[in-house]
Amino acid sequence: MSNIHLVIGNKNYSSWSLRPWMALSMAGIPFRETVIPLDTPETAALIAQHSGAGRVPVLHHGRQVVWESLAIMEYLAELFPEKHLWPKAVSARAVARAVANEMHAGFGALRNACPIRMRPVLMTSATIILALFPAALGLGAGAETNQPLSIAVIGGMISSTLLTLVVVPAVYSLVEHRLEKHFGKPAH
Ligand SMILES: N[C@@H](CCC(=O)N[C@@H](CS)C(=O)NCC(=O)O)C(=O)O
Repeated sequence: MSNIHLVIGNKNYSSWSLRPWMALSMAGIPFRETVIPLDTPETAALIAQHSGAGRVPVLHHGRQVVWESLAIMEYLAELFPEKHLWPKAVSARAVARAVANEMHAGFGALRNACPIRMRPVLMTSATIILALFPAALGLGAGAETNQPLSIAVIGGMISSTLLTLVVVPAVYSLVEHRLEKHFGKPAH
C-alpha cells in the first residue's frame, strides 16, 4: 500500500487537482486518492481536515503535508527523481517551468470563464446541433427548405460556441493585460 495520499476535487471541475493526479498516474507512482466533491455545503469542512489553505489538491506523505499543485509537483519530482517529472535537459526544463508557472499565475479570464460556462455552453450547443442534424442531411418532410436553414444554424452554433469559449475570454485577457500595463494592476 502506497503512503502517498492525494486529496483532490472532482476531476471535471478542478484542473489544479488534475496536475498532480495526472503526474502520479502517468509516472506509474502508486498512490491513494480521496475525492472531495466541490461546491457542496460540506466542501469547506472536508477540505479543512486536510489543509488550512482551504484548497485542493493536497498531498499527504507520511507526516508531510503539501498543498498547492506546483509545490506538490516539485515535491514529487524530488521524491522520485528517476521518474523525470520535469524534462531532463536544462533548457527544456526552463521552458516547462515557465509554461507551468504562466498557467498558474495568468490566464485569469480564461480560467474564470471556462469552468463555469464550459459544460452548459457545450451541452446547449451539442443539443441544438444534434437536433438539426437529420434536417441538415436532407431527411424528412420539407427537406428543400429545412436543409439550408439547418446547415446555417449549425454553422452559427459552432462559431458562436467558439466565440463564447475562446475568442471572448482571449480578447478579454488581452484587453485586461493592456489596461494593467497602462494603469497598473488592481490591488487584490
Ligand atoms: N493555486 C492552487 C489552486 C487550488 C484551487 O483553487 N482549488 C480549488 C478547486 S479547483 C478549491 O480547492 N476550491 C475550494 C472550494 O471550491 O471550496 C493550486 O494550484 O493548488
